[in-house]
Amino acid sequence: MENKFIIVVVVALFIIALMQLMKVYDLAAKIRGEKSEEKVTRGENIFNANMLIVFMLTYFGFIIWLIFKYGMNGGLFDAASVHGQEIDSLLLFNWWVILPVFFLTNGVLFVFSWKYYYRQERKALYFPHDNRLELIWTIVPAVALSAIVIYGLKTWNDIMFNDQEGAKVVEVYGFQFGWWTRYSGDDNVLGKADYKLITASNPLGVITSENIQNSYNYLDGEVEKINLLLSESKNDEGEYFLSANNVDSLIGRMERFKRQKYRIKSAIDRGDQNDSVYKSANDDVLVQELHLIKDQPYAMKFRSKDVIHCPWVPHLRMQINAVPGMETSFNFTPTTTTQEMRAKPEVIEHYRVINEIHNERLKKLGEKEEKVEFNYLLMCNKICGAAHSNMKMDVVIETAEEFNSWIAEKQTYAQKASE
Ligand SMILES: [Cu+2]
Repeated sequence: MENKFIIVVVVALFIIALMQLMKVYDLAAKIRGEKSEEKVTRGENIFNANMLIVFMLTYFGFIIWLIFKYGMNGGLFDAASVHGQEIDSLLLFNWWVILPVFFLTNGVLFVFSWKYYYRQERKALYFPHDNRLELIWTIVPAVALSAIVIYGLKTWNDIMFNDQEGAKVVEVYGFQFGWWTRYSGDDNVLGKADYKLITASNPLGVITSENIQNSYNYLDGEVEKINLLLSESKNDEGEYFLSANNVDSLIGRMERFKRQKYRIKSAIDRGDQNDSVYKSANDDVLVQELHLIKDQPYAMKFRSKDVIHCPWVPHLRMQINAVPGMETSFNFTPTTTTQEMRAKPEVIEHYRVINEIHNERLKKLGEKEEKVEFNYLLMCNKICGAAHSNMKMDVVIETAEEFNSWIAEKQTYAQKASE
């Protein structure tokens, strides 16, 4: 807080000093008898006008270079999902509306400044109002913007409200700092979860009778530990060696553990091992990578443990916030497997360049050569804390057979519990 205040004061003083300096400079110029604004020569005006054209051409050239260098979709490869292709077409449509207007308005801005540079003998034309002009610059933008909005809305509705039949339910769970993926198993239903059950062995707080028992054991264990510590910290007269503060905070901790257990007992525990709430989690599988089947519709669910995260897979054009305390969802269908993506000429070329640069640097460091390959990646796109940049998870898009043999090796909640 104090630091911030000092920074504000320093910036304010710097601005004041700068203003004073400019005043001094102005006064000095006046004393030296230098020419004022009115005495700028025609030659200087023409020079400035020409420089405006030079600026415009550089500016336009840079934009055109950017378009050729990165393409119309910002240097990403073709979208690898159904809705991603829709988003790309929408963006392309926007570009086709925006770019001509951009070149036209900026062109007019600079060309007019160049053409009508100041000439002393010329008088400006008085042109206060024209209905036709007003009509044109109201109707043309209205039509263009309506087209963009209607097309955008249609795409949005297609993407957000398509309850695809046969969609597989998969959950992505963000935490500081990483991801969990939970597959819903054969019943295609994710087992319910509750934050009160979150422990090291149950990071998502999934409700199963096993997990509830584990939570009880954990909480009982903590209470016991504190009890032991307290009883060992007493002398023969029953007085604590610990400071009163220490004792209070230990007792407070113990009370919290007891309350936690009470809450689980009263709100989550159904008492019945065969309750359906427990059962839906039994076939769920928890992993830390995301495997998806090509051409399979997915209903993705997103949750967060702590702060807002933002799962983002740029090649799928998928991005959505994961918000603590609520579930967000997104439907999509991947269309290109990782292997198919790796075989695309533009991807091969892109990774040839990356490998070249990468290995050149490794060589300089005296390290062994490496080969980097294309991989889909799920990243966090919300600055969520110190290790935000570590929030990456591999995404593999594959065939149904490959997926089935992969998931067959993973343990379900029920399998883990019966161990
Ligand atoms: Cu994050």
